Amino acid sequence: MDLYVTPISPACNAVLLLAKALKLNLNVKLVDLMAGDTKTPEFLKMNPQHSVPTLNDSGFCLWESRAIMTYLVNKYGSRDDPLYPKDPKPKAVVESRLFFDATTLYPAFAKCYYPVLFYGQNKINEKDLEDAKNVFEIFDTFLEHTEYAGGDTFSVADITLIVTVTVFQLCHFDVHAYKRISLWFNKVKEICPGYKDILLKNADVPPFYSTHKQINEKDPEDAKNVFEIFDTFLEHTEYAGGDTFSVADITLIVTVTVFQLCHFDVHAYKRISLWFNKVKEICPGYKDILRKIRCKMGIDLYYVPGSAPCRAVLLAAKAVGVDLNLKYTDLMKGEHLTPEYIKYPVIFAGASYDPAKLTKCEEAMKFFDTFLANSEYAAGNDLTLADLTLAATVSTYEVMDFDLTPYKNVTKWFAKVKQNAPGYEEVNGKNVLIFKQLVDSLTKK
Ligand SMILES: N[C@@H](CCC(=O)N[C@@H](CS)C(=O)NCC(=O)O)C(=O)O
Repeated sequence: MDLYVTPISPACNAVLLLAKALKLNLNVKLVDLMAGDTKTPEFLKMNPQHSVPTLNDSGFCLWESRAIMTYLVNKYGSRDDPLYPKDPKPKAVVESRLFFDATTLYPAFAKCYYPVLFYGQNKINEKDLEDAKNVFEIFDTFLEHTEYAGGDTFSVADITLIVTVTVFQLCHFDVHAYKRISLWFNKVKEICPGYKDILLKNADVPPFYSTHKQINEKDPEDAKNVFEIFDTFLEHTEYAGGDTFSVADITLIVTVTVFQLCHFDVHAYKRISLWFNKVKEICPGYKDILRKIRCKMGIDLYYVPGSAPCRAVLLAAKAVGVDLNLKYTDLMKGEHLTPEYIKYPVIFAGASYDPAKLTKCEEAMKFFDTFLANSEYAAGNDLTLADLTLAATVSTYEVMDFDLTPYKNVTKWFAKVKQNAPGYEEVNGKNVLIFKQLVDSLTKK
């Protein structure tokens, strides 16, 4: 089994650590990114996204470090390997931490340090550093009730997270300022097989992160290149994740729809276009199925009536017929900040108004207006979840006195959604005014 890696890459090191934990003998193949080793026709055939790590298990090629890690445990781990539990709930917690690393913690690292490491900036942006600190605060709370990142035992979540925390530390971020992270870090460093002989050996050699060395890299790939890559995924399979419709199609169609909403020509990619049209046909049944299933168990929604994302969820729940157990959360009393509640960063207070951002709002509304020129609703000629979430946002613009009249298509669309979205007035119309009152009371202070 071949694993293509670049030693300094955090993603590669995470897979190497996992292989060590599983006592797997991988045929490690070093590649030089700067020399274009991942852009050769042979490599692109294995992985059109030309990234490392890439695994080739007897012709089965896989990339994305966390997907490689879970695959390896599933295939080569013991039957009930705690590295990646089989039981749905503990498994979901481990996955939630894997996604936390992939979508929140590592991106916070990239935002903070990539400009200095790769793009010649000589100073870390203070705001990005603050954001990274907030993410560490959140991670710290995860460790309040469990010894390890994904539960009570050492798992793949600890491996991927310790690699990220290590690169933060190499860049002089004070990871020990967070009490529980500090304890966890010291413990996991001791028990994670290969931490010293793989990670510490590879992570910063030659000194790279710790010296903020400048590298002249090409600009990051733009969205079109990413679409080209996605298009090649569909060369040999009908669906995004293989020959059958899967969660991969669901998550990808949501992203592709948002691209389309922003006027990106998703149909310029032959295979994506075919896939998109096909999956759109399959997905409408989803709504009906949800209706039939109707959750027997109560679903709690902690919410604030005035908040746009909360209203979007309320509208969506009405539309698919799901009953929610509403739990009003008083932000002013700090109910969202109590130790038993806090799960998400709620950045609500203290923001100062930036008039320059108004231009961005106008641009966004113009995009939306252009998009609506060719369709009745946001994602075609039927009312969809996209309209519900957009209506929650547009109504927030409206109560903030943003002038919608120049956007003729938006105005027309908005009137239609107000009329046709189930429960619009009850769950959004009334509640957006509460948001308005809240803003008024705060700005009067
Ligand atoms: N999310 C990916 C990240 C992979 C990644 O960005 N790899 C970098 C090295 S750290 C790479 O291969 N860059 C070269 C390229 O994308 O062309 C993973 O976890 O595997």
